Amino acid sequence: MKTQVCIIGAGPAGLLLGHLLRAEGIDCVVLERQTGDYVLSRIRAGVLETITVELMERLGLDARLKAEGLPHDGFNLADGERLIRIDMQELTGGHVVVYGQTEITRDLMDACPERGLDVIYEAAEVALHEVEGEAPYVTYRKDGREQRIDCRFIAGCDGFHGPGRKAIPAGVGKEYERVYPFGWLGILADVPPCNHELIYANHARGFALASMRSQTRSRYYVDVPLTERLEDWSDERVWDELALRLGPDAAAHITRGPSLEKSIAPLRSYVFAPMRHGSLILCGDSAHIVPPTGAKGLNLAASDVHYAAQALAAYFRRSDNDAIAAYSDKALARVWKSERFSWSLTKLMHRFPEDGPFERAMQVAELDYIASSRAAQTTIAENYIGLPV
Ligand code: RFL
Ligand code: PHB
Repeated sequence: MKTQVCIIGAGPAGLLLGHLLRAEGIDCVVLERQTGDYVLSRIRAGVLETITVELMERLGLDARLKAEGLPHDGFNLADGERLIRIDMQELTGGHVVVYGQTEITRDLMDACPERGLDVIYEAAEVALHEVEGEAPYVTYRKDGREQRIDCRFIAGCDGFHGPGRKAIPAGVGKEYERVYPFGWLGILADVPPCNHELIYANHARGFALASMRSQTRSRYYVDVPLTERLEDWSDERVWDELALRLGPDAAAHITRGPSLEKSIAPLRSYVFAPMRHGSLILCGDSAHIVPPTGAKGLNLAASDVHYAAQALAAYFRRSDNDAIAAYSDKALARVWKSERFSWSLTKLMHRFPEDGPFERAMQVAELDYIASSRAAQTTIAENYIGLPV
């Protein structure tokens, strides 16, 4: 088979890129290792920045997002006694939309047939070849047969563990990494949220986040040491811990219910640079990971894909190589700012095991400052709604 762009991975990055390229009349094929149902079963991000909403609008795939997404004008930082409200609307004129990654993925998947976007699920042993030249190709196994796709570009949208980034020869790129000493234990339940806005809490017992997917579906997290085993966390234990960490006001409004999903996700900050090598372009988690504290992972995938689609359109329309050459620097400039924000909010809102009284005093001082300074709140708000693309 021959196509213009072979996209590896049918997560949000791969599907969004595929739709954006199809909208430009560019031929592409998406290869996904898992089944569509498996991709939809992964419970991940829940907060959309303006860029992600705009891309769905531009594609005309925002009907359900408009109808079911919950616009949030503010969110809260809790530190034991007080709740510091960050009023994004008042401070920046912007807002975020609460709409699950699962729903975005479903909307993108459902639109594939009508938009002529081919997605090949259960593609095994995907391998990239000749990425340094102008005629790369991808091989994979499907229904027991070896297949080959020749293309002009390969887009590695295959997440942190995929083969995309690994196809770049050793020594070409540089990795920047910080691994955190805890993970987030998440619980999803069909119960009304305890608050109409998100609450990020820094409590002596650890971090907690009260989030939601809808008026009737809640998503909560607590941080746990990486040594914790999920089997040791019954639903009751998670609800008890949330009530303690979120504080008495929120606890009074928590409705408990059986978990629909429960998992522990490790926290990591990671950047691979450059995000392009030869004919291979990396987008989303394949090039970078943020800790979930700033709700940036999915949104960064969206901004990468926006830049990549622009560059590929310029190439196929006008044989403009400059846009392709500029992609990595353009994407990384935004990636680093989101990395900084996610890292700083993680440092502010978690109790690190290695921290002593000095580090704790710094957290208290920073939270005091944020509580009293419109400038500090504006900085947080403009980062949370998403920096301009
Ligand atoms: P994805 O979503 O990981 O999609 C990559 C796709 O590539 C496929 N793939 C392959 N396909 C073919 N051949 C191979 N060899 C392949 N290897 C992998 C995978 O099956 C998959 O379908 O990356 P993408 O598209 O870049 O999207 C990024 C977002 O998914 C990610 O940034 C966020 O979900 C991060 N994240 C969270 N972000 C938030 O903002 N808030 C959250 O609460 C949140 N929770 C999470 C998360 C990421 C998690 N991961 C990656 C472990 C929870 C988890 C568990
Ligand atoms: C979520 O709802 O899953 C969520 C919300 C905000 C975050 C991380 C996760 O910062």
